Amino acid sequence: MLIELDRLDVDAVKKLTREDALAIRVRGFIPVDVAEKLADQILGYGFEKYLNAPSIGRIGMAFYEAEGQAPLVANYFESAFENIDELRRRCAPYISPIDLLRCVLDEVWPAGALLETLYGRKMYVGLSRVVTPGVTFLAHHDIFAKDAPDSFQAHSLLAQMAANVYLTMPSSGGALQIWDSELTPDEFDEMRGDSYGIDPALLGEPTLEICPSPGDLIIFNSKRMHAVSPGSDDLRLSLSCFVGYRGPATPLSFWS
Ligand SMILES: O=C(O)CCC(=O)C(=O)O
Ligand SMILES: [Fe+2]
Repeated sequence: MLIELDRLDVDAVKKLTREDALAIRVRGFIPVDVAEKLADQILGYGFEKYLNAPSIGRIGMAFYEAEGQAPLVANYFESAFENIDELRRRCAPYISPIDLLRCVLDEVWPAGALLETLYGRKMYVGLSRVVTPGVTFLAHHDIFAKDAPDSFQAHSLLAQMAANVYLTMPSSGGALQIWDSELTPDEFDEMRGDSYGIDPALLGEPTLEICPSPGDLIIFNSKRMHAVSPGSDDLRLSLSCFVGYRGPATPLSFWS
């Protein structure tokens, strides 16, 4: 279910796309001391809240937040490059771990990896996500076609993965929990009502529970239900994006 590696490789990514694995963990994707410095630098300029999940902090804007509303979709595209640059500025003089991930997946995947295009426009990638102590990041799944139901591009994905690089973690809690059982979009939407997610207790024991260390990269099947357990202390900061798969001979794609 979990593949643990020192270096990302193509076989592991293929297993994830075939659903032969739920998640890949690359320990020390970036050095711990760099992760700590990046966390200080990134958080030093402050953060905001998700428009539709206000208990969770973020820098940048997720496409999911636009919820198909034209003015918000317009904001998303208009701010895409500014938001990509903002993370680079906050990381300087270090490379943004998201830029590093984009390079590594491009090198590893035979057909390469590139920024996703939607409605003819490049998408944003590299959302910084902040979970404060005591907050449960509720169980949910991430499915591009739900956020862009009118787009062939979104429907053409054969698999969707979530990739996170962890920069700071609480001393306990903050575990990523993943359930093997799948809820259909309709089942999940009915259970969640107005909330972005559901109480993880409703799903029973998770199939996989991973407690990331600062510097780790975790890539997992985002169509499976997943949640984050509450942390005891300290902020939990991760840099996050989705990785789309459209078959072995097609480039992977990135967006947030
Ligand atoms: O922070 C995490 O460990 C996972 C967050 C999440 O829901 C995602 O990346 O889709
Ligand atoms: Fe998610």
